[in-house]
Amino acid sequence: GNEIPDIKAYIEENVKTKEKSNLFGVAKDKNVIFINAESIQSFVINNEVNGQEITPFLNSLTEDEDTYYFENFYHQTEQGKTSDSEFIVENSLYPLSRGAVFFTHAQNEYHAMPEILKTEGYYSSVLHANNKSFWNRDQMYQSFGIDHFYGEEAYEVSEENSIGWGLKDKPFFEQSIKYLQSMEEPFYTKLITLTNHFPFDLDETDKSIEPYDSNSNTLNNFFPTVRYMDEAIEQFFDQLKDAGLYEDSIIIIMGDHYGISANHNRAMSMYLDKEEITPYDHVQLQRVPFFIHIPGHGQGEVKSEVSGQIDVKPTLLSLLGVENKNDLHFGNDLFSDERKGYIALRNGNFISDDYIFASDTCYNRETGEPVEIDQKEEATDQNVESACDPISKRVDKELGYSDDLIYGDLFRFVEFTDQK
Ligand code: GP9
Ligand code: MN
Repeated sequence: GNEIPDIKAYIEENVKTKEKSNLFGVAKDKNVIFINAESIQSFVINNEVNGQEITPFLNSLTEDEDTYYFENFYHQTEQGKTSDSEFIVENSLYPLSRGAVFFTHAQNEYHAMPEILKTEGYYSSVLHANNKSFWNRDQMYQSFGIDHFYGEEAYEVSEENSIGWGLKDKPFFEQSIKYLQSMEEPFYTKLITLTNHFPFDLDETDKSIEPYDSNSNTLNNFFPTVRYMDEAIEQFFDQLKDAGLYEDSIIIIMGDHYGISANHNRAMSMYLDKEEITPYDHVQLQRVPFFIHIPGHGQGEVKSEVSGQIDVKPTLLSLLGVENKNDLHFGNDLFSDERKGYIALRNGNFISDDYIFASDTCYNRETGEPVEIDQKEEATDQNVESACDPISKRVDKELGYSDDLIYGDLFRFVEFTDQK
């Protein structure tokens, strides 16, 4: 545990915000209903395919007065895909650069959100119609302090109501309502969708929009399954209202990771009407939707700040009025004015207010043009740094510290006393 003082000092100095945000405690004691939306990327929001809206419901949320929509929110996952997104959200730590931390470090001690919320009287659960050992969830959820996992066996799954990976999203949400109704309040619950998963299979009867037409069937079929998920989420909102669960809850919707990999860049460039997908474009395609819906709030807006999955834990805890002062984490409360100002991707690339660093190139975030090194500086200093270097150094340091915490199982040595 020798590294802990250094890590603590770094986080105090560089990560933590000193002031509470204006929204601290606005959702105190509300239920949290967190929708982990499979493979959705931000490029579909407020966009069209074949002249048709792709996500009419989510689009309407971007303009909803009770909803904050973060349009520059990045997924930060690696090989652990969905499980990495869960790991980042619950801990505000980075996933590992290889393998899935859900498999390699499930026995660690963590200071995860479900555990923190338990001290505030919350019951926590995850609902997902898949096998509990997939991604080793049964083990890792215990380490996170999750009270119950409603897996495949909690659902009625038949040939008619399944496709691809299993139970379709509409029956999944429908069947989940009774479990939510039976939970002790306040609860923190996560629902993980499945239909919008590669290879994006969908029954004809569930197709409300036509596929795209390109050389990539993956991209082509992505659009109708995204629309199906959009409809499933819309129905779920109505079901929550009918069940009397809506008013006392806040609803979070987050994309877990990309659905369309760089293997489909040719089709993607055609869809986006670009000559090619540059490393800059590739990073911009790692944006996933993030919505915070607070019924009755009335102050929702579209937020443009650079943000990411690492910020979810501090943001949610702040909304719920939980101080969590001693935590070791790498994200910020997105409603605070003093933020780090950059989002690190696991491979060391980053997005800052001014720059995007990708493929060893420093891009201007606004224009997408590579940033030229200042000529004057170059003349006086042969080792002139690129404009991205100062943040690059912090990113590398941070990723290393996060790795130290995981590899050393360092949360064993940290005491969290001032929870309240
Ligand atoms: C599996 C589901 C999908 O349970 O979460 O996992 P993914 O392949 O997206 O990581
Ligand atoms: Mn996933």
